[in-house]
Amino acid sequence: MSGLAPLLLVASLAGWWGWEKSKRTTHPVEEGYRPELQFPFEAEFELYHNALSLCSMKTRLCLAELGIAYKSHHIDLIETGRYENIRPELLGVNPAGTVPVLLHNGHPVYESHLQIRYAAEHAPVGSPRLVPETVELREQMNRWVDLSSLTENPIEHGERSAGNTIPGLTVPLFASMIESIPYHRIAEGFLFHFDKRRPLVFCVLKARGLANLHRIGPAMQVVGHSRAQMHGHLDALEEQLRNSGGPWILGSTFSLADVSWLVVFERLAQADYLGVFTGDRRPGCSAYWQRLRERPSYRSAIVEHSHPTIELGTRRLQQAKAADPALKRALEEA
Ligand SMILES: N[C@@H](CCC(=O)N[C@@H](CS)C(=O)NCC(=O)O)C(=O)O
Repeated sequence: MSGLAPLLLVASLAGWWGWEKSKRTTHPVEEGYRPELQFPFEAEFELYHNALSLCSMKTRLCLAELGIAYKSHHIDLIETGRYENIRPELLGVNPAGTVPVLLHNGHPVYESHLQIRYAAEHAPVGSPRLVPETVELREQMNRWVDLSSLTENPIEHGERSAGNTIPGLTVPLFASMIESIPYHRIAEGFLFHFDKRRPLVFCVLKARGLANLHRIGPAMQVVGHSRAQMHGHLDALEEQLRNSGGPWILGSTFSLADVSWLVVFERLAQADYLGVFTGDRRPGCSAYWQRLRERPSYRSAIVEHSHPTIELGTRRLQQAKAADPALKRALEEA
């Protein structure tokens, strides 16, 4: 009998894992508006999003700019506490297990750069126009939206867009935030997350601690590459702001391009990188960021969605850099 107990335990655990796994299976989804899919809904617009996620911030900000009210579903990612993105509530509307997901009358729109375009086209009459009238300006806008977007395999393609450098530049903030998340929550990812590198990276960051981040070679390599690439993207933005005459990317017209870049600057602020990329080095970008923060949408879509784990993460990161010049140098210059 006693020999049977361990076997029964293993069989039960395997059964539980198989059952759970079957409810959490993920697969890629086709991007864009999907009128053939219909999910239960209560409000015309509903948004599944996360406080930290760059793409979620972008869609929230766009809806705020357009004055579109929506029912909010906050979904935690492991960085903000737990893997709610691989639980049935989100998988029911996005089998890919990622945020944001915009629902319009129950039909999903996948990918934030397409959600903002969709929202701009379907905003109520009288909403501000975030897409310019002329073909030439529209093409420019699209180019600047793409230049700020997060696309496939971002870490490998930082040269393509500023958005793709964001995960690398967020590594120090991740290392700081993950100190608040218990190991058992992170480890759940080994069992059920679609990308096992995620729990692995977070476990390593947590085990080594923020104070030792500059001693983790591969992490520092990613940060260094992303930083160099972001310098290139912001030089281009500085030039564009000069050439367009400002105050916005396309000149006098505030557009989806500005929506999309605002969140890039917000992440640089959260990850304590503004000092490296703005200031005297890029006065145009600095003034632009100041103007963006003065927009009412910044308050309602970003400030009012701030999350204690992010705020604590930023503070800890600032303190760690102040306490150790070698860490600061490695993250900002080396
Ligand atoms: N390209 C997609 C990115 C979607 C995406 O990867 N979202 C991240 C947050 S920014 C996510 O949900 N990650 C969940 C996870 O990896 O656990 C978009 O723009 O919507």
